[in-house]
Amino acid sequence: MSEPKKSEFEKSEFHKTAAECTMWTEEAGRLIEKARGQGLSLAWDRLEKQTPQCNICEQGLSCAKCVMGPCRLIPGLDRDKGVCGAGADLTVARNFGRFVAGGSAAHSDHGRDLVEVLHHIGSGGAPGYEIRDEAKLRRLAAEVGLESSGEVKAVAKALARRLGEDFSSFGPGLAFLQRLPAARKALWDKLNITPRGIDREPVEMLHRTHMGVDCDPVSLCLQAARTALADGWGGSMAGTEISDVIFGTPAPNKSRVNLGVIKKDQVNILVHGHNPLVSEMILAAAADPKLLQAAREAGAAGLNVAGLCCTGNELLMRRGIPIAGNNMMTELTMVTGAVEAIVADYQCIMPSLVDLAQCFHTKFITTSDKAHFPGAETFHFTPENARELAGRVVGLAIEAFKKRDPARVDIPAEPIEIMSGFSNEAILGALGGTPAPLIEALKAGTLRGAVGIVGCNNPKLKQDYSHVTLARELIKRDILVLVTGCATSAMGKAGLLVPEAAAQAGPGLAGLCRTLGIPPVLHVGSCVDNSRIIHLCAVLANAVGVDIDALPVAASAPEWYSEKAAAIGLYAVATGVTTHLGLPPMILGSPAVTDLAVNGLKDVVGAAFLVEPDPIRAGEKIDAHISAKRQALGLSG
Ligand code: MSK
Repeated sequence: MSEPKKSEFEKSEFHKTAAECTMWTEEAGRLIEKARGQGLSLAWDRLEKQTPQCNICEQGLSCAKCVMGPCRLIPGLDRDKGVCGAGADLTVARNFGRFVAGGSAAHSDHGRDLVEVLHHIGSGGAPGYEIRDEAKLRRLAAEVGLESSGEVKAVAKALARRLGEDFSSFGPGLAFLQRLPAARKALWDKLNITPRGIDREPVEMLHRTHMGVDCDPVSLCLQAARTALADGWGGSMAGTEISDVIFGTPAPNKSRVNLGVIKKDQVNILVHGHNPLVSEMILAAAADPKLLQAAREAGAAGLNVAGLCCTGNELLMRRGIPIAGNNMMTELTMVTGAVEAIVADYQCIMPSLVDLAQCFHTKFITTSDKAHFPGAETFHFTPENARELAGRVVGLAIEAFKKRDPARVDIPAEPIEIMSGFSNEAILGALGGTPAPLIEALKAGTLRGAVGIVGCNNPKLKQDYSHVTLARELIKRDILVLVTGCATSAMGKAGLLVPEAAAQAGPGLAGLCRTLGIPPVLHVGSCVDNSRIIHLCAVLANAVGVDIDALPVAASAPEWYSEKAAAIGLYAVATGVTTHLGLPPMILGSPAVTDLAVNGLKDVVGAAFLVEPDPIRAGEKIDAHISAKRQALGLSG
């Protein structure tokens, strides 16, 4: 294995500490200044205090998995092994495997919650929830081999049971794996990385990385891939598909983004986290005439529900509900002084929100028995009580409005128009129900390829810059961008989520966008909805008659931070989609693991990671990758 090229990972001007350059957007900057003026501490300030961060941890060379340690490895010196004897390669592989297991577990547990609610609906025990897309329910049931024409609740229950089996080790195999091209499935079987159970793989990952179990870094990395695949083709895919069944499959809609969607004269309720089970109920409660009347009696013009993070993406996709911002904007929404409640479910919710809420009239409300935040207002939602609790939560927000201090209100931006709702059904529907027109466009070179830009904001990077710059670099080269998760807000604020953005695209993509009336950057959902992208890749590969790694496609997480993003990146690569990362994972302490990630995996699964902090250079490299794939398919350009 060759040494990774160090220059690829060096810090660039886009990867600096907060002290070195302006790291935020203009509207964020105004609120950061305001917060600092009031003595409040935000993520950027806390990062500053943590800087310089531990170089050994950053390389994945620290281990705290047993109490013979903690150990910090310094290769080349006489501290190149932990107390148990693990060297750098094993320590890095163990740490990375656990990192991926965390992300896979988070997505998959989210998916399980949807499957359980579907079962409750089928059993008649979930008042307030219903089947909004019965056709999709029946289609999915037929797809996984179930009787699909019976009574709707019976079909719902049967589908929930079938997908529930995917979480165990004793089911018939993950239901959605039959979507894969045969060649990809055969490759996974040969490599022994076909996921056997959604819960089983992260559990086995934790087992293997216990001291004294799997000591082969390559074997651990392959298990990490199997763990990630259990997420992408299992837990996340179930989460996406069942969310569509319960809440409706997204269709193109118009909405708005940024802090300007918070309304000065209304009770503002921001829903935060990932799972639509709570936020859909809050939305329904906010339409209750009695609660609206209560809001008016409190002096507000109405009740305004807006989204944050991926819960925001879920509501945006299906209901066109405006989104106030992504993970790095959540603290700042409170600093506007105009937010009555942040209602959170789970994942990507900063613990700092509890303390910040104490400094404003804002109620910070948690709703999941899995996500306790001491100091928050707590309402544990279940399928049985969700409708009733949602009304109480909205009532609490109305009470908070009475305590709002108008002198502290500062909403520093006007909302920006966006278009959302591009589910696979919507994309293929716009093309006449088949992928054929997309394939024709790819063959003709009108569309040279497609890239999924996904993931978070990270305070180590200049806010939104890499997302937006990379998207512009790609669309000008006639490469369609699909966006999910927190990257969405960045794209929206930059004006890339409207059909008019076709003016920034190359001639082929611009023509396609104008014909279909769509933007060159399509919003396809939340972070579990990356499963839509790999599913679409499988649809295209099957239609062309090739494996997924032959397609002129790529993925990118330019500003990622979370374990879930690592799981997404790894399942994309193991599916055959080369994936760019704007920041390296904590693996650089092992040349062997690093080389496997950026080179070796190409020979194993036909795709690898590409680490490049500079989004302009990343655009060039992704473009070269797409050209090479097109050439291999006998296509020009
Ligand atoms: S919320 S995982 S910050 S995309 Fe899905 Fe955003 Fe990343 Fe969390």
